[in-house]
Amino acid sequence: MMPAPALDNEFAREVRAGLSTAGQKTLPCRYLYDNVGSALFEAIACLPEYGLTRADARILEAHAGEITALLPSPVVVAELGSGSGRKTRWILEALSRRQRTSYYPVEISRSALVMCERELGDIDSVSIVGFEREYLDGLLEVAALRRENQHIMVLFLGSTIGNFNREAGIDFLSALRSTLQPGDSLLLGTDLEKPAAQLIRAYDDELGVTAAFNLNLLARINRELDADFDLNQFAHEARVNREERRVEMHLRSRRNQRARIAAAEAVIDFSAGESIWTESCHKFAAEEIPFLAARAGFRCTQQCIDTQWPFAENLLIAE
Ligand code: AVI
Repeated sequence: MMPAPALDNEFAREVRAGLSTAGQKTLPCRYLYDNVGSALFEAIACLPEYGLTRADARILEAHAGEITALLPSPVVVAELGSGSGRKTRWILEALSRRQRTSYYPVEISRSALVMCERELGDIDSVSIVGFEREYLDGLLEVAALRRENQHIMVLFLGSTIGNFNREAGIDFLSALRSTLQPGDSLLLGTDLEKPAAQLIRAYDDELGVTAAFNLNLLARINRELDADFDLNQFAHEARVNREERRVEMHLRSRRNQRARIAAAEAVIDFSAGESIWTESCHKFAAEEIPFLAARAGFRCTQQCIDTQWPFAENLLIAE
């Protein structure tokens, strides 16, 4: 067989690689978040079935004062994947009561950054400089701006860590740790384990918003890579994998079909029932977080847990 031609477009390259493997087809979940995907995720966060974002916000509202009181002054805040930034208000308001605060949201989605600047721009004593970057690249830039006496507080909320495979999550936290200095902090949101039926409702909601969020990945490939996926011929599926303690999102082909992706110079065949695995959402036990933190070079000093929707906010200090 002729080798596939080289592609300069990273998105095209990753799409072709994920869809041309012999076994399970996959697509990287970070491509779910173009402007449409980011807006759909904001809608998911409002769904009654998806309590994760509200739990995260409730903890921050109730405990921001206590969490920020544990931090040394002065501190600058860098948020990885800020989204709209709505729940970050509690942290910034608590900090701004004691110091002028620089806030650096790091986002791959430009529209999310714009939303975030609009949402938080009115807080007195907080200045916002957004970075449209991958997480670690953005954090490196923030670290380069640090003045000698400043500490960095990194926010990684919303259980985005759960979208990494478990080992890759530790590698990511270790890489994050290596951009920090001892005494810097990481506020890490982690969604906790819950019954399978509740998870299925959360990731396959009645209104079909999560289905649209997932299918938008194929729509995005059609828009940006000149492809011809027939969205009606793929079905959204949320599967609970108990052993791996995660929900998996798939797009299942409803029939035998072929898709052409011009910009990836690829033709992909699907058989009926075959799926593309688009995202994993790992769930955690509260007690495992201090051990995960230690493997990445952090000490877990505080854990706040929401009782309505099991979710933990963990304050980790770089050792
Ligand atoms: C962003 N992330 C934490 C969400 C989650 O729950 O894993 C993404 C999501 N996918 C479907 N619904 C929400």
